[in-house]
Amino acid sequence: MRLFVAIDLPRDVKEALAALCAGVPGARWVPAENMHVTLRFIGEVDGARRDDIIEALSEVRADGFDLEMQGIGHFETRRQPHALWVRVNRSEPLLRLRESVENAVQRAGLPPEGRKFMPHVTLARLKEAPPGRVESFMQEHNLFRSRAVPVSDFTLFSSFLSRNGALYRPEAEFPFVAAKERDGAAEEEEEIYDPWGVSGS
Ligand code: 3AM
Repeated sequence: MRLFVAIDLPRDVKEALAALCAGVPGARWVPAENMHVTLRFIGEVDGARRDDIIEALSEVRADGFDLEMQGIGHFETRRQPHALWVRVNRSEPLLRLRESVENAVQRAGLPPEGRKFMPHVTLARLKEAPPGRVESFMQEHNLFRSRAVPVSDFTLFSSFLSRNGALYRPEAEFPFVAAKERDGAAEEEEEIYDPWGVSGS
């Protein structure tokens, strides 16, 4: 099966993003229910590897944070745009989460991701879209800004290609377990900085 790890989005945010999706010839717009922030594309794996990945991901520790989206970007190859997306702010907690997920999938035996992490929500895949129209779309919506989206979990999705497009199915959800619960290190640090025990804990 084909897998990827992503942050799912609340319905109202998906709807706000879907409301942007019009006006570019050659665009295959992503349906609202498929919108997400990919943390790691995994690709084809067998059932045993899937189980290893789930086990490794369940060891990821992270604190909740707010995700914000702002502005529009695109990917292109040889000047031909092939995807339109909303930019996700590169906050520290998001980058830490991405790194923990990356480490986990490597522990499960996958090779490292070679590409730089560029957090985004894909709005459309483009086929021969006129670059001028893509440019005007970006200018028109460049002031787009989402509400702050509290993130408290991430999801392993499987992806199936059907006649009606991609079908994404959650395989496992991973609610955040606070990073400080990971091991004794954080507690030791607290003791150093609280030598009189005034916190009372
Ligand atoms: O929708 P986004 O852009 O977040 O583009 C695919 C999608 O990302 C990406 O994985 C997500 C779920 O399908 N994807 C698909 N094939 C890929 C590949 N070979 C890939 N990312 C990297 N390498």
